[in-house]
Amino acid sequence: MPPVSDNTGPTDDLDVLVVGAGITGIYQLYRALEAGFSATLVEAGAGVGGTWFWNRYPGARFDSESYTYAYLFSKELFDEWEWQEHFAEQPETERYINHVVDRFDLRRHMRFGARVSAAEYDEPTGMWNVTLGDGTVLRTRFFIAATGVLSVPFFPAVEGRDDFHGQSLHTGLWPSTPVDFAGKRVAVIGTGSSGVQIIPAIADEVASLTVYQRTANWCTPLNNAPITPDEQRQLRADFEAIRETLNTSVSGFLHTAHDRATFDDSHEERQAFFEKMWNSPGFSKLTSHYTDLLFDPAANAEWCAFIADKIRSIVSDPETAEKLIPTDHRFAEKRPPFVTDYYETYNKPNVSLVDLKQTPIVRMTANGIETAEGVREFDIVVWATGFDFGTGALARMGIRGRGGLALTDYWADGPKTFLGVHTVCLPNLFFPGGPHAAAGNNPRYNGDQVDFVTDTLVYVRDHGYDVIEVSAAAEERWTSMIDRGAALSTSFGESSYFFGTNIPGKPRKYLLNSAGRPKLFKEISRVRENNYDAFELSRASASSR
Ligand code: NA7
Repeated sequence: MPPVSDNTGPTDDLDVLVVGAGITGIYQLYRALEAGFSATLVEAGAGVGGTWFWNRYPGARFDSESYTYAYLFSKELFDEWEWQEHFAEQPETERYINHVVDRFDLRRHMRFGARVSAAEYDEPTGMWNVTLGDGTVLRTRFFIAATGVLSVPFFPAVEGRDDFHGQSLHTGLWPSTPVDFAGKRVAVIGTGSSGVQIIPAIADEVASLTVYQRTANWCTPLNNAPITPDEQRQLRADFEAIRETLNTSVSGFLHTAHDRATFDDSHEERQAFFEKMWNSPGFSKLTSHYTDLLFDPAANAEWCAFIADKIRSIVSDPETAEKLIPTDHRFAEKRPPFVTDYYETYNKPNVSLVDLKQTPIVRMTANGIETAEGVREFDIVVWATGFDFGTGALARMGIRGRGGLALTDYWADGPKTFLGVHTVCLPNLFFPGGPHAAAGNNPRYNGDQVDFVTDTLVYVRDHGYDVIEVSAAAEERWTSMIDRGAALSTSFGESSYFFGTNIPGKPRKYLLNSAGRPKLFKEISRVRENNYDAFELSRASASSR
């Protein structure tokens, strides 16, 4: 294990400034220090974890297997951390991330409660001046925004939202002190991955739970379980093979791909296979499914019909069951949530479902929520209404590049990137884990990007340059590849954060990379083989080196 360098921080003149102490930012800090750069990380929150710091609502947990989501750069770390469950709950993940930060002595390079309010590129020196909320300005050569795709919570503009006198909570801004749900009348608005996790987690505790659903999702069981001592031993014994698979597989999971298409099997064989999928863990329902699931609408419809029947068999009230069956999108066109006892929750006498397509929210009142049906009163309203995905955090940092160009202006019609890490006019700025990324198991894809960014910075330094900027042609090639991939599929529902259409007024642009990891790997190899000629490398006119 190479020790990280002893560059002490924080300092006001840096090689590398990382923003965000989530999974990606922490790894980026580690890699930058390991490569010998002076580095500091600033984080708006009071602690480490990013998504796993802010999303601490009851029931928040992984739906990637814990040991596939975790860091792989250290065998010692892998060996010494025993995940308790195949899909860890938020507190365990937050403990793990804190352990990593202390284990590798990274905390002294971090500043908490430090939100970036402006970041301006200084052309003569090739440095970034980054202003924090308290007015401190940090000067850095390389500016790395690991600010995440799901870090800006979205509150819909419901009339009278601030008039509500009870407790109003967003899943993505959950308080650090426990919320007392006991005996309370609770509303949950939103049935995405967060909503469907919190709903079963609090149902037994509350007096009443009313779920406000605008669009139903294709939810399937997570099938979580504790990790047995035998499994723990096996995981350790298999570390190198696991790492190899996770570092090279298409989606960054360990699941084995299936070798048959839907209609290769008879109806009976298909039903048996669907049953097997229903009982399989997490994302294997995508990665180990029939090979044509995502490509043949008829194949996808078969699987959706199977799930619909499951919903009807679990939910005893037929009207509620029908409301819970999606009608506007196919399986995996939106991010499929994985659940524990979600549909079962609707059989509890204190739980009810409001279909907002039939009875939209009119306004919030001081005591509750008014829909076309009338007012229901609540003590607590939980907004599980999602995030300004992909570009939200980058757009809020006041970033200005070459010639004072604002990133928000350059991206007014949607993001343009190279490899989802860099964009024209912002020399020396990178954003691993940003838009045009996040395909599959996030930490794996984002980790690939961090490795690429770090290797690129080392290349720049070791070749005597101090300014790097992607060429317009390379950015155009990558961005049009993203747009072409998105155009292949037609039905994504009315509102999808994949396209930013969950945020009113946001341009409809695909924010992920449908070509996934293989395309990322291919482009990274191409950059290396061509000696980074996708980039323009130079020395700043007022360079101090
Ligand atoms: P999501 O998946 O974006 O879900 C947000 C939910 O909130 C979804 O059901 C939305 O319905 C609903 N929503 C949004 N705006 C409104 C309004 N105005 N009225 C009613 N309901 C609304 O966010 P999550 O936090 O659940 O999950 C985000 C990611 O976190 C997830 O993919 C995982 O990676 C972890 P809609 O579907 O738009 O009709």
